[in-house]
Amino acid sequence: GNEEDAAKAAAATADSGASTIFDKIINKEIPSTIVYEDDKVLAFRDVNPQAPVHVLVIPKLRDGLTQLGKAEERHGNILGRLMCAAKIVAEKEGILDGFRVVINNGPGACQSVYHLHLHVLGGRQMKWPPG
Ligand code: D5M
Repeated sequence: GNEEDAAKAAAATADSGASTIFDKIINKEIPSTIVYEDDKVLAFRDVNPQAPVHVLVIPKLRDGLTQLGKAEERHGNILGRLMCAAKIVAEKEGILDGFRVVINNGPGACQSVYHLHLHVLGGRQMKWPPG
C-alpha cells in the first residue's frame, strides 16, 4: 500500500555512506558555480534553485558528516565554519536582511545528497512554515 511504498522510497534514499556527487564538485570533476571557497568550505549555486538566491555550503572533507544527524563533538569546528560561510554567502549575495539556512536531514526531510550541506536561500519573501 501507500505506506509501504513510502517506506521503500525512504529506505532507497537513506544514508549509505557512499561518496556523492559533491565530491566530484569539490574535485572540480564536474562544473559548478562557486560563490565562496576557503580551505575547509565550498559554496556553490544549487542546480535546482528554490529561490532567486540558492547556494549550497558544504565541508570539503565530509569526515562522516553524511547528515547533521551524524554530528559528533569533533565536528564542532567545521559546523561553525559552515555557519560563518553561510553568512559570508548571504553578504556577498546581498540578502543579509532576509535569508534562510536549511539543513534537510534524512528521508523524512527529503535529503537527497548524503554529504552535509546548508541551503542558503533568499532574494524573495520567505514563508513560514516551510513545506
Ligand atoms: O539537497 C541536495 C541539493 O543538491 C538539491 O537542492 C539539488 C542539489 N544538487 C544536486 N546535484 C547538484 C549539482 N551537480 N550541482 C549543484 N547542485 C546540485 P537535499 O537537501 O539533499 O535535498
